[in-house]
Amino acid sequence: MQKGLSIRPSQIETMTNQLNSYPLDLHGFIDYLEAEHPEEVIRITKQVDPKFGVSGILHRLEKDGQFPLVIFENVKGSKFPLIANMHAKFERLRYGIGLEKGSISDFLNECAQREARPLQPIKIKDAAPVQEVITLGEDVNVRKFPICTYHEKDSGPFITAGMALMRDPDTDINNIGIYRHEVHENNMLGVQFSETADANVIWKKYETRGQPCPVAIIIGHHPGFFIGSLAFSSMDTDELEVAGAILQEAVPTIRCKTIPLDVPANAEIILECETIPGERRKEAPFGEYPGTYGPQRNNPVLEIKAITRRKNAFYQNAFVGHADNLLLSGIIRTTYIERTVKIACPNVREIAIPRSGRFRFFCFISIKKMMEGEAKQVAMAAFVADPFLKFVIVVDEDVDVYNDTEVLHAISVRVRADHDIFMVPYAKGSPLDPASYDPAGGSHLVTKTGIDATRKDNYPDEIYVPGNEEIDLTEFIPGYTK
Ligand SMILES: Cc1cc2nc3c(=O)[nH]c(=O)nc-3n(C[C@H](O)[C@H](O)[C@H](O)COP(=O)(O)O)c2cc1C
Ligand SMILES: [Mn+2]
Repeated sequence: MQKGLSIRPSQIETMTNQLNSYPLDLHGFIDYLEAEHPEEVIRITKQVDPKFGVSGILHRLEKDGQFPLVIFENVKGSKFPLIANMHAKFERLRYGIGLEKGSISDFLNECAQREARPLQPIKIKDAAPVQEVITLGEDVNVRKFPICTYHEKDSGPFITAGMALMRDPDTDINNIGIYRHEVHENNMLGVQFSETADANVIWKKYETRGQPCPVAIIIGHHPGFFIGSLAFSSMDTDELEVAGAILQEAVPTIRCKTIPLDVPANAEIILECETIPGERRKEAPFGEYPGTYGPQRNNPVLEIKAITRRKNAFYQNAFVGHADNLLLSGIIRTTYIERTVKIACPNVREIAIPRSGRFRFFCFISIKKMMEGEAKQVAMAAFVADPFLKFVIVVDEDVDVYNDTEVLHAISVRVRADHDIFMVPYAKGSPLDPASYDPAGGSHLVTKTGIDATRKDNYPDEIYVPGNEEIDLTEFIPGYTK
């Protein structure tokens, strides 16, 4: 983690931080929401089918523009309550870092400040809530949880909000990310470690040594933990430390029962797993974040050695391809991009990863340009920071990067394609990109496009009406209001 970076002054110092008023786990967060923001939570007690029933309700709510946290208390075939849609709304992400108020920009500034101060986890020896109930060996059956099937052509039920913790065998640094897990058998899972993920690199290190890769899948936690552990960072960053930084409290960890990993003691459920070296199974199709099905590939297999959990564990999922998934790993990426882009250009103003690019493919960056050529450097730096990006559009500082129309306006009038656009074909991107070189085969090779949409040296004067600011319209139009 890069220290001492310059960050815009926080505008939220005066705002209250709620994180120190309740236990920082999923139970604590839901209790806090139901007490302080009851309109954010819906409880459904009627029985719902895990196959298309849960996703059907979430999709209908989304169509109505409603993004509440939904607690499904009675999912057919399971005694565990299902927590769904946690990250589908920006306000809940903001509550997740303890802020009652603030814009996206305030939220990101606060995240950047906290990320710069990583907090080491604290190892505890016993009494971990997540090990209240332990199931080993033959008794392991992951199907006891309310694992859902979401879209028509999905190949089966998938665990969609499992945060897989792995350790780099060369450095012992913890890495965490969400990777989908298809349920193959009671104790066997598929996994897609996309080429965009550090997890892919770590898994391959074990694979080339012919060794099983230990993977602890963390299910159910506070949204601040998700935000921290999913933050984009280099592989020398310990993502348990970033989770602690975002929560402003060191994460307590407990040793797993069957694999050499330390996991958050206050999670809801842990699946202790190992990959089977060399083994592959057909995994997917699965409805993915671009809004298309991710294709079937021969993907690695995980054997579940043990399940540990709280007595009253919540199971948590994510609705992939919808707001819940898109916002969570989209919004928080800009802090890392900003750090890298600042190396290329000191005068970066704002960075947005907009909804219109499914919070992955587009990046809009405003700069105070000091010289020609700088905008292209900025675009190249953004591509270095984030492998998901396909289009980086750089604009002048007066353009609002949170407003798609303003960015498109800048492109339409300030870009001469042959000299302001560059393309890098055959570069590393997401294997789920529907416009990759081979979408049916899950190719991760894509074309990247950088666009300099700043005003150039020869840009004509822009139209202006002198003196308009001084006019008081009520003098001319009685009763006028804006
Ligand atoms: C709900 C959700 C599902 C995701 N599913 C996958 C997945 O199946 N495979 C994958 O590689 N990344 C997936 N991601 C993205 C990664 O979790 C994210 O890029 C993460 O930062 C990767 O961490 P890493 O680079 O440290 O491995 C998902 C993200 C979310 C929010
Ligand atoms: Mn990582």
